[in-house]
Amino acid sequence: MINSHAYVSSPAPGNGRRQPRAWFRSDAPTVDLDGEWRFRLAARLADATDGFEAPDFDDAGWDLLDVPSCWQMHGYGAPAYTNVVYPFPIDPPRVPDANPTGEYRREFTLPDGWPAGRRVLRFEGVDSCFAVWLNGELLGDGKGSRLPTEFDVTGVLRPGRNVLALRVHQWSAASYLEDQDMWWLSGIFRTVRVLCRPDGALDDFFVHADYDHITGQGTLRVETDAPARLSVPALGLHDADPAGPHVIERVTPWTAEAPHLYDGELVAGGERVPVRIGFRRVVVEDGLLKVNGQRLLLRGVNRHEWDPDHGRTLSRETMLRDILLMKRHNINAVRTSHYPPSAEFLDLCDEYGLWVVDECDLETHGFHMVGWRDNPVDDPQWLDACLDRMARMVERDKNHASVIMWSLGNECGTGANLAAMSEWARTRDPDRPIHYEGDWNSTYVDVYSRMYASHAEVELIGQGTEEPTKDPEADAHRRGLPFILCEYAHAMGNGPGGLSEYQRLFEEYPRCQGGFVWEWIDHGVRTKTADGREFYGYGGDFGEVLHDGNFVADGLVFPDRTPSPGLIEFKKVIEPVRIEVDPDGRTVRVRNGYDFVDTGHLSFSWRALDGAEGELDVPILAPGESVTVDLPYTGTDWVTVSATLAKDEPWAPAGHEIAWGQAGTPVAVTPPAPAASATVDGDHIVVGPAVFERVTGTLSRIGDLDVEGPRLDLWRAPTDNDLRGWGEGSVMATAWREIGLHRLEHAVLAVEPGAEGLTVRTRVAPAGTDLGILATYTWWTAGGQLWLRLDTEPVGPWQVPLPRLGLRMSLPTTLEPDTVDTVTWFGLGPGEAYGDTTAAVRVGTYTHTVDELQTPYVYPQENGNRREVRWAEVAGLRITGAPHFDLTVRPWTSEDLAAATHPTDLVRRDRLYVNLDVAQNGIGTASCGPGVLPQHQLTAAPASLTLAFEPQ
Ligand code: IPT
Repeated sequence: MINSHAYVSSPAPGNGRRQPRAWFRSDAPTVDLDGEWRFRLAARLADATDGFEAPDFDDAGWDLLDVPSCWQMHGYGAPAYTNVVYPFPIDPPRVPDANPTGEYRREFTLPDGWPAGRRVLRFEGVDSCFAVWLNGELLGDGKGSRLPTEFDVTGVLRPGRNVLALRVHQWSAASYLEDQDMWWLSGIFRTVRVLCRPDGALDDFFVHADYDHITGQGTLRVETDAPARLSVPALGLHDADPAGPHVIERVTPWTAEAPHLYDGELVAGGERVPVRIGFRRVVVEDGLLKVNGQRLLLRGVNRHEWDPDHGRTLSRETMLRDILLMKRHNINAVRTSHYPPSAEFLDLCDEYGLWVVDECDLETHGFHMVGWRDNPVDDPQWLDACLDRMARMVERDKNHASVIMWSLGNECGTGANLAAMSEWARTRDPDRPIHYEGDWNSTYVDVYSRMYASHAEVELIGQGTEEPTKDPEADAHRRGLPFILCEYAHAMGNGPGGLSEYQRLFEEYPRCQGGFVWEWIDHGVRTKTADGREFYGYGGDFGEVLHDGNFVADGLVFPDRTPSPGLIEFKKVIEPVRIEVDPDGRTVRVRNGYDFVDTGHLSFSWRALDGAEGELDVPILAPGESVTVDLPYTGTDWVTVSATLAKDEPWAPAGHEIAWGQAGTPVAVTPPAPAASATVDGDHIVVGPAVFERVTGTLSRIGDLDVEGPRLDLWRAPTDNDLRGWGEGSVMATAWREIGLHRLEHAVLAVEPGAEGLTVRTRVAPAGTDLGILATYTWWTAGGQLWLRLDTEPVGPWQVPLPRLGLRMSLPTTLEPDTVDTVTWFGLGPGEAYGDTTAAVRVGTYTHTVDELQTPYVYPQENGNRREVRWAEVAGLRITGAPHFDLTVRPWTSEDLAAATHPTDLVRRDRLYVNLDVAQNGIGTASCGPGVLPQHQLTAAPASLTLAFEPQ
């Protein structure tokens, strides 16, 4: 007889659980239950194993599975991805009969000699719902996947052998509350422990460490639920009454920039509990979010927990890697989208310094699909579940200095239960503001939060002139609130574009206090093709009937945590020190944009492209201060000034670059006058080193090089941001395909050899439209070089920006065994850049292999553009711009790139495909948010491009 499973479909948060409390470690003994467990997966709840919880049940035939883990990442069932839509019928609180159910068993030994006291079984995270038995006795059940659950096992736990059994269900009523944009994954995915709670020990404590920025005073008060003593040697507290309040005349406050923690210890019931105390005060005051009296500028990211091999089970090393990467890229804030992370992550945020918006494990977004009918956050039968989730987050995380705001959850629409959660949290913890985005009335929150608002709207909000809400009272409240973008700049694929323009608004309008880029990491699942080549899977790669494709790959780092060009751009855009070198390289203006620290931890140096370099004496600047200093460079080349770490920091070594500025004067290239006429030789026309076809006027050789093209190209493999859009007509790729920009026809109007060279007039247009581009190629030769001027002129009423405007050609590759094609260029680099993603590139001479020039987006798309290239050497050809061009070099075509759905679809051809562009359209973030800003759109207009080609 199977035990009752009523709990699975009940909105109730659980049965038999202990009260939520702070998470802490101590010197009391524990048994760590991570490791191999016996495991069996039943496809349906009805197929669960009768009597599996019995201590003597024979599980020898069962598999072994690591705990913690997500079972789909280990070949049981499969990962499935949906963003908003529920992958089951919406019939709350019921769930499908096909409810994969994992049965877990683990035998363990309780060591002798545990002190007298209570015994607690603690789960840090089980997705999505479970029942648990110890030694055959039902302890209870729980929900709330990314929240801790504890059971009192005193009296059930035995000396010696114990048997723990869990039944974990993939779907439960709680699934309706956990509709976050991520893979549906199940199992015991965080640590499991048995804890000894010695008699008289603390169960819970609450550290209040307030900082008065005017007096420098710290006030420490620790609420404990049992008599205890507190020692914090650096504060002069020894064996003190935790309740205090202890007023300390001068403390060093905690900030994300200077995360000073005081190490202390609580002692109760013979147990020692280490505490790390950060003094700070978070307030919303004068319409601003302030810490320690100072307005914050949040340079944040949304972080999901993700590992390409282990799903949402992260090792401490992986968490630390995230933190180090963030700190090294100038990120100062994390929103824990959309659930509390592993508690260890918050320990690391305290230690290394990040502002954290801790978000509750709550999202009911899929109800949006049915007009929000029966939305749990507005239905009294779910009130307990909502409050339970909020309490479990706040209680677990309340002692973290890094946590500066509580977030009620994400994308739940509006509802009374949200207001109740807010009220509960405010009562329990009056010292942290409340965040929630989904209710634009903002009545029960302390910050006005939005996602993906356009630059124009953010500007209005900054000015306080945004659209009023319906209710005047709510409107008045909201207008007094600071503004944050809890999500912006959707980092899907190539992009995000437009970061600099957002940052300008954050720096200009005090009310606009920054935000959190969506999102930190691509949730790609490491997988393999049939022939064993590795790639990152996304929605639909695992046989899901309903899925949201590669929308799950929208992070600043690739699934293996390699920084994407988007992260490099973000680092530059948000740099906390601004360095402006004046154009003639004689002076530098430096501004300290940190909120709290001076620039004493930085060294400044300069380096010119001609090799001259030196240290730069910059006085220490307080936050907000600027200075202009002379640059001791006397040359005329491009010069870069960098601010680097003067000494090792816990998160980066000395020398790590924080900020830079560059200036220089481009050297003018004057194309020479024609030095020879074009000569007709049978079917060919010869212009200096070049041979053209007589009839078509196309170039076929330069010196010994067999070339195809160059000819006009307007097409790019659509980016994720080109492929999606909000609102009619906003999907660029659709508009481009409708016009037919991917199938241009080139009509030759005239081939005119003459005394000054060769002129070829063409009309380039897709079938079915009278839109077109007149493209005239003027070729001439001088000094052994072949020169080309392309003049283009649009014909007809072009309504959409062009993807690109320029030339495409192909060249033979070297393709010798063991050789790689390299490209050397002088221009912006080293990374890719587009009109609205150009902050992070600087002028220099760079050499990359062709492979290195490709950015391996999880979903293949346009990538790898190098901007403002003055000259480049590609496969035996030197190309010079007058003044410059955009350069892309690939071993496959744009069409190959557009057709590929995974990087493994891309197969090298035996030629290199080279685009030499006037420009490309910007990138924008239309995959979720605003498209390309007008100033970065490539509007059809007359344009020209002048280039020289020289075989080498
Ligand atoms: C927004 C979600 O909050 C986030 O979880 C993610 O899905 C993001 O979009 C897109 O990747 S919701 C969107 C409808 C604005």
